Amino acid sequence: MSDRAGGVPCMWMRGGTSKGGYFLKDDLPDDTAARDAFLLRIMGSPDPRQIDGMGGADPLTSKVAVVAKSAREGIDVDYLFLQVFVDKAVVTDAQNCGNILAGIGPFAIERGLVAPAGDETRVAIYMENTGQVAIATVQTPGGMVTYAGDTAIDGVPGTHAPVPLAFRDTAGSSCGALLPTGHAVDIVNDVPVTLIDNGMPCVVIKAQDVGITGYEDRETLDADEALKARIEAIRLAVGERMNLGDVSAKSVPKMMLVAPPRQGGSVTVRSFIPHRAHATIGVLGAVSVATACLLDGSPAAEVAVVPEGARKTLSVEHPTGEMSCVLDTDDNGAVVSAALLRTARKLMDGIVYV
Ligand code: NQM
Repeated sequence: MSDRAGGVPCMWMRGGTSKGGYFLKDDLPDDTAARDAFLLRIMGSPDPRQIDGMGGADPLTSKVAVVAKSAREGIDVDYLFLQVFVDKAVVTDAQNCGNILAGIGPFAIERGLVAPAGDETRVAIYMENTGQVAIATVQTPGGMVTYAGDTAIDGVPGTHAPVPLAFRDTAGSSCGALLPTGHAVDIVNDVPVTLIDNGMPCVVIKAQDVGITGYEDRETLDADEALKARIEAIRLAVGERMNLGDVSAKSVPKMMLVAPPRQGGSVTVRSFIPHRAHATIGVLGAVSVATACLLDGSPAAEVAVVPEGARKTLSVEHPTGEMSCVLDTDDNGAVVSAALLRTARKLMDGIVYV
């Protein structure tokens, strides 16, 4: 671990619609307890305002990426995602994050872990949380990372350089199987749900089955204590069934409340991650919900408009726009790969202090 009078090198980046600290693994303590204590301290947790730290008082801006050069064949870097809880002294590696993933390629090139290769550099990333691989394509004109470009993603003002992300074989990333109970529909607390993991463990429920329309904004959802209590009871009840154990101090599964599309897309989603409503939707969360839309008889399939063809672009509508997931399916209709477009931006490169 580096010690510059209590400081550690760190880059602060926006990845997709999330934001957090990006560290080289060698710059953090090896010991997990010491690492987590350090991260809580620099984020300012536990405190709802995170006033004494870098965190933005929101789970979407209290995130950490730990990156190292990979020794794995065909892989450039290893990426461990850590969620630092805002109001609890909890740091968890029990989930992955596809938004923070968008910053990993640029960070790895900037830190010299990956050599730029022409105008675009392909970075193969091993996602340690789930043991799976993502391929990011980073714009590197003249051998330098650029964050400037023409790509807009909903939930982020302005335009930036595109960072396409491609995933293969994400089924069962944390739950061991796409459908850990073997069913497209289970009934939990009298509510039909799909328990699914195509990169992110999710519980997919029709919004109307828990008493909302599915078109509410984030503030309205966050203020709805009765709804939050109802979906938390379902979440706690399914942890074991999803092979996630006791999920009371975990940030998975995510709760996905679905409704018919209203903007010409495929499905509308309001997600809880899991105790706050998401401002947009997570990347792998969107892949998992889009996959649920393809399951005959599931709550998502009942409300979704699914395009024809083996390659399907499902536009997932969220509180501030949409996220398009390109899913490739095999002859049985099973999803074999997914691709999404994100952007990222370097915000600060320096030393963060405990
Ligand atoms: O699902 C938030 C985010 C995420 C996760 C969360 C994500 C993903 O938007 O891959 O990106 O679900 O906690 O950053």
